[in-house]
Amino acid sequence: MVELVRELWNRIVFAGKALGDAVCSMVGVVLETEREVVSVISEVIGATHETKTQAVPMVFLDLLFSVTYMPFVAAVFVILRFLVDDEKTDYKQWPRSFEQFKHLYASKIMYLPPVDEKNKYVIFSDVHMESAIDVKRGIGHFYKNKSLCLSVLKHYAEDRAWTVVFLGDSEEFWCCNDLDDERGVVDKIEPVIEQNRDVYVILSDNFYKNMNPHRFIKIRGNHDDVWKEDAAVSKLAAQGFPGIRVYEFGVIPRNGSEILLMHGHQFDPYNCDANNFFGKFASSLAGETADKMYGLIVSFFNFFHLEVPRIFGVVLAPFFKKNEWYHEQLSLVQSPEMVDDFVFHESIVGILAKRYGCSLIVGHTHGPKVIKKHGIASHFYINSGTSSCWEDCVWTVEVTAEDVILAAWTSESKGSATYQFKLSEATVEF
Ligand SMILES: [Mn+2]
Repeated sequence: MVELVRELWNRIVFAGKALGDAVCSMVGVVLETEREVVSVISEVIGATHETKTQAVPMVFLDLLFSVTYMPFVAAVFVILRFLVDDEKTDYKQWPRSFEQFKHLYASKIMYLPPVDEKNKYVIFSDVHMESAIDVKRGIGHFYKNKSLCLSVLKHYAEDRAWTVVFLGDSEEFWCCNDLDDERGVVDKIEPVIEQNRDVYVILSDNFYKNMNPHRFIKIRGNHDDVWKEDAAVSKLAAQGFPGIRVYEFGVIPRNGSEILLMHGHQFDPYNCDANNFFGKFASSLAGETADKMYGLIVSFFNFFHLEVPRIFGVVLAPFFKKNEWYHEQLSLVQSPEMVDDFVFHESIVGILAKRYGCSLIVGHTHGPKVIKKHGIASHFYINSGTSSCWEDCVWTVEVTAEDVILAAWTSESKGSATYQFKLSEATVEF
């Protein structure tokens, strides 16, 4: 019976993907043609920029939604929504005190040496390294930032005091041809490593192999939840990381208090381990197709010099073009707020930091921010952002005894980050 349901589910997913792919190609052809037509007409009638920006995009958006597979995806979304049990979100199961938490999850926590001049930590999250096939299918993002990320890693490799922490969603395993078959996901490990060999080589050579203690720490998220499996971890171990362990939490002692590290899906009812069938559906079926369409939509709107509407950004992680993040997203980093939406309960992160008397560094949302705890300036919540979803921008969090700094690296960075948001200068409190 279970086998039958599983088989049926796989078939639905395959059918949905095939349909989505077909629609994408169709929309692509239509948009390309439209682009040509509009540009020819504009030339002929000598239209100004203003006159050609009217109406056309909205008509296309309407068309896009009415004729595509959205109704089908929406129906499955609704059905799956009813199966999501909010009460199973990780944070709802956690004990009242940090001590009890540490006791309960002892085997999942990596305790790191205290911060001092010989031990500094740099956190990267949501790198979403993809396979060559993903790039070909148009759903990869990290490859566009990879050379920048390599130069950032090289920068930290120059000082042996840095330990690199990859805080989850380091690889993209949810966009996979067979999301219900763990063997299929494990089979994606080598292609992902192959496509990003240069990244793993730096991590292994400069931060892991021959380092005692190791200076590369891996914490898993939701898109890389395959690292829960020993078979998966041994595949990673064989690629330059002998004896590696992948953790769910990290603890860094700093100046007399502690920083708790975790990816953040633990605060997300739709992507937490217990309900991740929903997240897997959203990423693998709706997300994949939306990703491809998103590229088309962005180019379409860019062509008309219009602001890109955030349709998919509500539920799916968008790839921000540089001019887009520079004008919109960066101001959200400059004036951060705790934001609760249906996929991430950020205010709970603050409540937990207060209840547990610690600081938290979390990723998952791709929205970097620094917010300090009211009353205790050395305690904080920092979101570590992403290395893959902002064009020409790699976010890191530097934890040293002097300060904690959220840093944005871009191709303009020469030896130091282009933007720095320091805990010592933070004004917003939770
Ligand atoms: Mn995540």
